[in-house]
Amino acid sequence: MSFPKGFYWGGATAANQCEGAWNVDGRGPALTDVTTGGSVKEPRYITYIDKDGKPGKMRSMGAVLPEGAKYAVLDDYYYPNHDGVDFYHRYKEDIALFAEMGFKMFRMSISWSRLYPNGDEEEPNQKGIDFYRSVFEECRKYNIEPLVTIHHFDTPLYLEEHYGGWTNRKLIEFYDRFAETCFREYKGLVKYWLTFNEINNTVMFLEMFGNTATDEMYQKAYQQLHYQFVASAHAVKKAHEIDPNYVVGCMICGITFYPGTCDPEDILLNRHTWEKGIFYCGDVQCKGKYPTYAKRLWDEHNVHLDITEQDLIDLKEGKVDMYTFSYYMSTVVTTHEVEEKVSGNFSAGAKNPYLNYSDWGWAFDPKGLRYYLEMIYDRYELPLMVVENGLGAFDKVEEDGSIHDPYRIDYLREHILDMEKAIENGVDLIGYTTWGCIDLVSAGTGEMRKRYGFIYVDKDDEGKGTFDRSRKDSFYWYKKVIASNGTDLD
Ligand code: BGP
Repeated sequence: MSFPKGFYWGGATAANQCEGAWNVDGRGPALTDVTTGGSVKEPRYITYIDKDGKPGKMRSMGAVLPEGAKYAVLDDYYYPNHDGVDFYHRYKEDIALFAEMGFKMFRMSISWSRLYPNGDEEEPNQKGIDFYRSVFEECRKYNIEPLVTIHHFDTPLYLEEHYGGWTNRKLIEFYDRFAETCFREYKGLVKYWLTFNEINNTVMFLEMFGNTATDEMYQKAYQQLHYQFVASAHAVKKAHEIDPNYVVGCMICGITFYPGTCDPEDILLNRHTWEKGIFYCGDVQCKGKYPTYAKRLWDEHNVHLDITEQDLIDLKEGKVDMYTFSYYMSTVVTTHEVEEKVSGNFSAGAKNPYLNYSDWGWAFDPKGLRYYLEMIYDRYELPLMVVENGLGAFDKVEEDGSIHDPYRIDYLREHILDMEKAIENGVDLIGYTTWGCIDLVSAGTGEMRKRYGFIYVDKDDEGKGTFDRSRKDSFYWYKKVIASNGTDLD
């Protein structure tokens, strides 16, 4: 049996994608609340009112708010994160369902603006504090270990508008306060923490969307990352001070990159893509210092960073205890002309003829997960967790209410088999939380119909539905997987 005793089987969510109740009990808005619904063809937009009072919208990635404009919720648009899947009101029912599957771990995030509505207040919002306490207590009732992401794509809108978001060093101070509040309030209820979800997206996504990103965009992205690295290091230090048993991890968007050909140019480009996209963040957070190739990366885009001596000390003292990552797909990197490109949300590059692709253009590649696990473990020798993995797919509800999702079972089974091989190869993998264990709003497209869950939620892309929960076939399958500690995968 390869999966170690006590392996953390479970599922993962994020506050902004499942809680809903966006303006309830004192919660302030986050950027995700002014982000519209989209699809694989139509991007999500961020909406605003310009300086002349006219409504406007801009693409949600990489865009900058026009001079004098203010973020706004507009009547003509639908904002799927506003009601999410109503986890805020239904968490007891949901956690009971997770317990029924035998979850050992539940990954979730804390909405920053539920605790600090604007983000820069001195004191937190008590109702927010109480809500998460109650969620953690509910998990504990069933011996489910919470795995808590402190920041998952939802900086308070006020901080974006009044401070310019993460390009401002001030954000470190506000994040420090928010993180410390979490560590103090939930001591004894939570043990595992993640500082920033998919921290590497900021730079990696600029790269993935072709050569359109300007040096100015890179300057901004690398600077944001630096402030987040420092904030993350502060959080690690503070967590250990408050409770030496706390385990704090980084969280990287894990993509396996392959060279398109054996042309040495491709091999080198592929290595550099790993460095820029994946290793850069992991190295700083796990090794506590910038890697040697960082200077080359900055020079490529004429980037000059605000880094103080104290920052460098903090990075060294705030190394993470574990490395966690999401894994959905691999991608191909080449200097050559390619015949067929992948087009999907959050995916790019040449098409890999050896792989199949999902309806959203994501490559199905379980071996890529094994490759990633083995490579990363060798690099850092820290405990690893796969904290997101899964298949976003269309599901059909049958007349009798059942939902047959063999495609999801196949996807997960194959990834579990490759995780097992990595463990046999010596990798210290301690947990696996599948993404969207209950259907939720897609981060990339804002859709509901891109479903990941073992649990179906009756809500559509216009926000209509009863929000009732029901068990898919994969629910019963995963229950068996957990009960057998990964040995019964049929
Ligand atoms: C990751 C995010 C998640 C999640 C997942 C699936 O990037 O950490 O929040 O949503 O991807 O992506 P999508 O929702 O676009 O299918």
